Amino acid sequence: MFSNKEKFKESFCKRLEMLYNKSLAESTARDHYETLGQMVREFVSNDWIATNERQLASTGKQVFYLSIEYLLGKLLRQNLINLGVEEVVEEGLNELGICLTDLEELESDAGLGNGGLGRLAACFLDSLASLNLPGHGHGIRYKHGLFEQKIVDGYQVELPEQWLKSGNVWEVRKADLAVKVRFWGKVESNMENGRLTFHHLNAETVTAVPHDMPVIGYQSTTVNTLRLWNAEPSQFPIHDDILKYKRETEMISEFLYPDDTHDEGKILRLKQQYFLVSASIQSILKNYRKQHGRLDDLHEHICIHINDTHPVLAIPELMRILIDEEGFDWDQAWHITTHTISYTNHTTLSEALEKWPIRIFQPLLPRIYMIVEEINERFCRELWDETPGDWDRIAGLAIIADGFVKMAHLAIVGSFSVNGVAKLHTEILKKREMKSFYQLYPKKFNNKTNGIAHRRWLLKANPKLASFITELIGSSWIQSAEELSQLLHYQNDTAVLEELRKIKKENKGQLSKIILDKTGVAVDTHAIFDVQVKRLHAYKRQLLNILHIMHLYNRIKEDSSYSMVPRVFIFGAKASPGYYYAKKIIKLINSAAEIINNDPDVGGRMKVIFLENYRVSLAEKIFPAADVSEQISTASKEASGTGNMKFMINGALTVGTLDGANIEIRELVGDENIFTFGLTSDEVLHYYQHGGYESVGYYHHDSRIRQAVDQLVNGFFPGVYNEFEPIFDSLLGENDQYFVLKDFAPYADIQLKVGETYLDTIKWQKMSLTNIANAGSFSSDRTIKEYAEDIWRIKPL
Ligand code: 26Q
Repeated sequence: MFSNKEKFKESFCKRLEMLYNKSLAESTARDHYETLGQMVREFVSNDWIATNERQLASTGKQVFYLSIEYLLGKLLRQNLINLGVEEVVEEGLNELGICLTDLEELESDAGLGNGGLGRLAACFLDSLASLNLPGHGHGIRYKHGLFEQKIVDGYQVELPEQWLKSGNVWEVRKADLAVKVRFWGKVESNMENGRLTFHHLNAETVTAVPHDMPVIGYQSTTVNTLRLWNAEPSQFPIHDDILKYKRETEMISEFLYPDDTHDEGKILRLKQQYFLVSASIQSILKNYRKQHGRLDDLHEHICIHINDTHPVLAIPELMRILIDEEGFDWDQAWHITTHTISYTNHTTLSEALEKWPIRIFQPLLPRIYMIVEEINERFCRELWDETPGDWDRIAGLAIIADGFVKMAHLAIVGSFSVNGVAKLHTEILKKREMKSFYQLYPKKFNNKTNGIAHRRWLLKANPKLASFITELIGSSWIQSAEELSQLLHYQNDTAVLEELRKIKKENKGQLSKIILDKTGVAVDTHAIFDVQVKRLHAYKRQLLNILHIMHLYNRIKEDSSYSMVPRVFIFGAKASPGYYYAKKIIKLINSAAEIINNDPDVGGRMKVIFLENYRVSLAEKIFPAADVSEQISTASKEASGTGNMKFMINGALTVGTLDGANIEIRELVGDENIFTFGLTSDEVLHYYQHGGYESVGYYHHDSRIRQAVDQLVNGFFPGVYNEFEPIFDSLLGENDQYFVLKDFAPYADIQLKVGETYLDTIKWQKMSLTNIANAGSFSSDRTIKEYAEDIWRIKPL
């Protein structure tokens, strides 16, 4: 049905009639979207079934990726691209008077994630399928993804996200594959045939119903599965208050929790985690038993990967099933489990390491808690045998301590591989944050630098640049991103550099239309588009950016002839609803924008734009239009970053600290093709350990800092009395924990250098080309190959 335009048009119209009983003329864009979606589904169904059968028949190893988040974005065009039918469809629709881009607009972003971690999971799925690897995702089918952000009067307002409002063509509900997950109740143990057995009594049962989504590889016949679990009441609830039970059950897959490290552990969040884990492990084991008829060799054929600690209960859940339901003894079960589970850590921020109070954990998951206790006791006994009497060491490493279950400790003890997400991050884990565990299990620790799905972030997001690259070096880069390095041959080809400039300018033109439409502000595409888009967090230092912007404004006000290269500063960021400080920063950016954008003295020199509701589909329009990529976290705090890679592959130049994967960007492009500044991670960690930083000194000795910081509280912002006092206090009262003032001067200096460099168009374009050409190794294809070879030991099917 997609083999040529004519066939496509015919099938499309036929299907439209069948589904809606409407002629083309009577039908709506939504009808068209649905029709096309159904056609794609039917088209992939053969390959999907065949992939499943191939994998069932194969004795090769498979991986299951467990993640509480998948930030997929829109799927229609990516699926068409991967199937190799984008052109046929786009042109065929055109001839029918239908615009594919309009249909895409109707699709909701699947926003089942907060940011980096969830988007990484989505990029990994694309690479797994495109590399023909047997790898499937398991997640939760949240009814509401991450909240929708509105900016009202400069403040963030959150609305519930409604991605399922008009259905989801990409999912297949599999009611027959539902499994049951049990909460609460109590555990009774009996001696049966000389063996201690455990029974979970009076449990509340929830039914987990899988909704499968196809994951289509790029020009491959592999169609893997993303299985999202929906929580539903069990058929015959033994419950006195049926309505309450129904409500509480459905709540489990109702909302995605916004990333809130300040939030106290909420019981529903733990319920979600166990729900995901229990349903996934049951489903994996059911299939395994069907395929192999035994479970004792599980670890030889499958790997279960946990994306951060959120699914760490996979460890005790696997133990539970092997022991309680399959009759293995502890040591056998432990051997299988610890050879099956692998774990990725995404943060070193100690406040972000998950821990759950026993008083919440134990009653909700009584049997799982018993198993975690047993794991902990055996682990502590081992430690004691190694270093008898060293209580401090044991207390520091224990899985249960001070009334909490420490999820990262459980993950490290119960898995065979622990990886960080960038070189620096992994080193910090080994040398500092998890030093004692590294000493205990040096072989478990390894690095897997993150990557991005370059077929989404370059091929799909930036079709103009993608076509031009293909014109220059052929299309092999689409499957082998390292081929982008061929672009280096054009470093001195001024026609090529000029064409790159033109493409960037056109992309900026498209973004400027969106900016005008959404904010009413007209921006000049000759200006530098300087972009910081990411979640709002103190450590990511959006504050450094906006204080510097305020300083530039102050320069202009003090000297009306101040000459600077015009800049459009663009922000996009969601703050977790309970993160008070982050919300203050959003208000600050918007308040500064209000003043700067409306001051005639500024003229065309600068504009400040806050784009609301930053999400995958908006990101796809922003990265291709960026000249400058702001990656300015306090060194040591950003585990990797992946936005930095998306900017790079679209030809933006990085202004960044030596943090996360920025360091690896610099290694690739060389110091002369990146703008780095600020404290190193060693310096930051040294200050934390030994003191010696006093922010007040920087405030007093740098008049630029003093002026901007004073403006937070001196009435500079009209009508927001006291609004920014908490920011002022964080900088001076609390000694500026993120070194914003310390890094201010080097940041301002490097930004001057950025402006100068931009004036030299050829030089800038050459730097930009060098960045694109070196971005191939940040394809998630490279990352996934490393996971496949070093950790999972899986091979293409
Ligand atoms: C915690 C408690 C309660 C509710 C939610 C959460 C929660 C949810 C999501 C905590 C953290 C997250 C997400 C973390 C995340 O995205 N980390 C980022 O992971 C990227 C991929 O590895 C890295 O590039 C980033 O550096 C890292 O910050």
